[in-house]
Amino acid sequence: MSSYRSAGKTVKFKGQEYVLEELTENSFDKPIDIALFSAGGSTSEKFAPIAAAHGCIVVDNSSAWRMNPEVPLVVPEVNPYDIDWNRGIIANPNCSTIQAMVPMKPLHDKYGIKRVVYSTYQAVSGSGIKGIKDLEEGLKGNDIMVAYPHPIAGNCLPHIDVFTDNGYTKEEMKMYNETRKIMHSDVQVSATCVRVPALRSHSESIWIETERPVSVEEAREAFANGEGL
Ligand code: L14
Repeated sequence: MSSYRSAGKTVKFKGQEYVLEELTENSFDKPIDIALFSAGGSTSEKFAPIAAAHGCIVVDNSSAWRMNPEVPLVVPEVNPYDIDWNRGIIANPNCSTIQAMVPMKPLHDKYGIKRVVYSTYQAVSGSGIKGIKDLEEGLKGNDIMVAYPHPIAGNCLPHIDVFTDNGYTKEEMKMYNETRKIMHSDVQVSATCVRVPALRSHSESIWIETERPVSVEEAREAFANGEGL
C-alpha cells in the first residue's frame, strides 16, 4: 500500500508486478497477517492502531511508537522475547541504534555494559531523496540546502533531526532512550550523531565501559559467537 500520490504505480516483487493501492482507513478490512510500516511517524500514528484493531501485526519502522510503554522495541538478535507482550504493534529502533545493539549484546551478556559513547557517521540516504539531491547537487558545485541547514557536500553536520532542550539532538536522544529500553537497563549513554557526505550506509564508532574486565581477545571471541555477527 502507498500514499495517494503513488497509488496506481506498480512494483515488482519476486518477478511479479503488483499495483499499489492507496492506504486508507478501510485497508485492513481484509485479513492481513503482518504489515511492515515505513512511511513516517504521522502515518504510523494514524494507521497502526487501525491495523492492530483488525488483528494485523504491525512492525513499525518509524519513531512513532518506539518509546510507548505498551509497545515492544525489538532487535531480533537481541531481545526477541519482547515480541511476546505485543498488542498488535512492534517497533524497530532507529537505524543507528539497531546496528549498535547487535555487537553490544554478546559483550553485555558476558561483561555487563555500564556506559556507552556513540559517534555516528550517517549517510544522506537517511534523509530520503532530498538528502541525496543535496549531496549530488553540492558535489557539482550547486549548494542547495533542502534537507539540511548547511551545505552537506564537503561538510560534516552534527545536527540530525531537531535540537532538544538539553542540547542533544532528537536523533541523539533516540539512541539514548532506545538503547536503554532494548537492554532493559539504565546504562549510561551519550551520542553524537553526525551527517556525513556519503550517499549510503550509516557507520558509527561505539566506545563502551564494562562492569567486568575484558581483553581484546575475549571481546573478539564474544563477537565471533554473537547472534547475527
Ligand atoms: O528514527 O539518517 O528512524 O536521518 C530515520 C532517518 C533515524 C535517522 C529514524 C537519518 C530516523 C535517519
